[in-house]
Amino acid sequence: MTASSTTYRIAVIAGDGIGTEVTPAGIDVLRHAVRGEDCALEFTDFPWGCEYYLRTGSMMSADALDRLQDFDAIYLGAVGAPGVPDHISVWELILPIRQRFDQYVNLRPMRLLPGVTSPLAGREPHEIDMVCVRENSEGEYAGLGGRLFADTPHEVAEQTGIFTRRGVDRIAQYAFALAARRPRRLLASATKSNALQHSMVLWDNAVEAVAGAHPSVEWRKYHVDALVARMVTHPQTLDVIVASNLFGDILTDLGAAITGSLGVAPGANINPERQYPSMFEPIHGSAPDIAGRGIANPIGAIWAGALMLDHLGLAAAHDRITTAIERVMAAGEVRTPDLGGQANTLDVTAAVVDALG
Ligand code: GGG
Repeated sequence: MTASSTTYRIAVIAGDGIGTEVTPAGIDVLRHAVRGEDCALEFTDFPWGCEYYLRTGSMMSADALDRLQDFDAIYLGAVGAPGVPDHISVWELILPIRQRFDQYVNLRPMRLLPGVTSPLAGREPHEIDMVCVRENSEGEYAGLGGRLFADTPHEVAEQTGIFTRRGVDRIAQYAFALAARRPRRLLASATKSNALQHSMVLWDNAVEAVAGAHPSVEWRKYHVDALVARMVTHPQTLDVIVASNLFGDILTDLGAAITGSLGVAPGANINPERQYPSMFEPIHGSAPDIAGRGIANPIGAIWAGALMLDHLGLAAAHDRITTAIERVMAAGEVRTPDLGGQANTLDVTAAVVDALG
C-alpha cells in the first residue's frame, strides 16, 4: 500500500445458518485476491439476523440503514432460521436494504463452470452462460398490501404488485446495455402479458421502447412459462434475461440448478448510480439442514465477493477470483457434497486461495 492507496470499507452481515460459514470463506479469498493491488479492504461485522431477532425482536438495530449507508459495499451471507418466519427475515433485513439503497438491479450470473456436470444431459459450459437482470426495487416485492379478518373463515389477503414506467425503463436500460457488451448480444424479456394485462403490458411497452435505442441487441419477449422451459431445453439460445422481481427470483433458482448447484450461484444488488452502497450475496439461503456441519459450498459467496470487487473498480482482482474458481472446479478434486464431492467449506476455500497463485 502507498500513502495514496484506497481503503474500501465493507459492511459484513454473515446472518444465519451457512451464511456464517461461507462469509468468512469469501473474506479470506477477497483478502488474498487484492494482495498486490494498491488498496486495502476493511471489513466491519454486524451481528444482525435471526439470532439477533430472537434476542431483540428486530432483525437489525434501529439505526442499521443509517450505519450501512456510510460503507462502500455490503457483503451478505444468508438469512433465515427455524423459529423465525421467512417473511420476517426477508422483510426486515434483505428487502429494506435493497429498497432504501435503491439497489434496483439484481444481477445473477448463471454459468456452468468447467468440470461441473449439469443435470441437463450432455450440456457443456459454453452452452449455459446466462445472466439475469432482475428488477429489485418494486414489482411483486413492493410490499404493499395487508390482511383482514386474520384467522377467521373470511380472512382476506391483498398483495399489490407495483410496476412503474421509471422502474421498468431503468432495469431494461441496464439489461440492454449489458447485453450490448456481451459477445452474443442477445436479450430475452420475461413477461406474462397474456394474463397480467396491466402490469406486464406496461413491462412489454417499456422494454420495447428501450430496445429501440439498442439496435445491436437481438431481443425477444417470452412468456415466463415458456422461458423456464427454454432454459431447460435450449439454454444455449439464452444470454441476458431481464425479468421482474418475482420472475427473476424464480428463474435464477432454476438457473442455479441447471449450473449444478444453488451453492455456486452469486448475486449482486446494485445501485448503478453509486449514490448508495451496493450489496453482494450468494443467492442461496441459510440452509438449516446442513448448517453447522462445515460442508456448505463457499463458491457462491466467493463469486459474489468477486462481483463486489468488480463493482469497486478492482476488475483484475475479480478476474483472478473467477479464474481461480474455474481452475478448482475444472480440476474436480476439491468439491463440497452438493457437487458430489467430499470436501468441506475450508478445503474448497483453501483450494481457491491456492489457485489464485
Ligand atoms: N443469500 C441471501 C439469502 O438469504 N437469500 C434468501 C432469499 O430468499 N432471498 C430473497 C431474495 O433474494 O429475494
